Amino acid sequence: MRILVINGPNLNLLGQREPDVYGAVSLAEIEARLARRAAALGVASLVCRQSNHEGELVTWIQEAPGQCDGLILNPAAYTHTSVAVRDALAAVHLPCIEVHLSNTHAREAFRHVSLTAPLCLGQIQGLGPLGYELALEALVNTLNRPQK
Ligand code: CA2
Repeated sequence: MRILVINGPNLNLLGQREPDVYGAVSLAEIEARLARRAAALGVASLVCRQSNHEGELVTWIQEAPGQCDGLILNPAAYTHTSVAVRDALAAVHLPCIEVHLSNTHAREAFRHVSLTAPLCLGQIQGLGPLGYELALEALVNTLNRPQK
């Protein structure tokens, strides 16, 4: 099983700025925790990517079929704005779980809408870095389940 993790804009700053909102854990540490959890779950390949560019996220999603079996996606601010990321998800038909570190529903109204969540199996938010590990577990569970 191959899993691709995609993080969107500004998440490279995790652990360096706004720890009150996003916590003190860096993206590198989140990825290291995910790699350990992936190994424990028997995931053959876990690739983690981050970009500040919308088009790059779109390209990675477009290229995902054939390269991975499932996606974990935190589109960051593009969650609330990007029809392009949403259209890419709709085009690939890959199981995807959306993750947010913060509880977007407890924040500004413009963060309450996700354009991408309707294209995902599910969404985990407000649980900080643990959300990524829970998403991985859910994705592995789903992919291991016999198809109906
Ligand atoms: O809670 C999340 O995971 C978000 O996707 C984070 C996005 C935000 O636009 C979404 O509404 C919710 C922002 C990521 C910014 O990350 C930073 C990390 C450290 C310092 C500054 C920004």
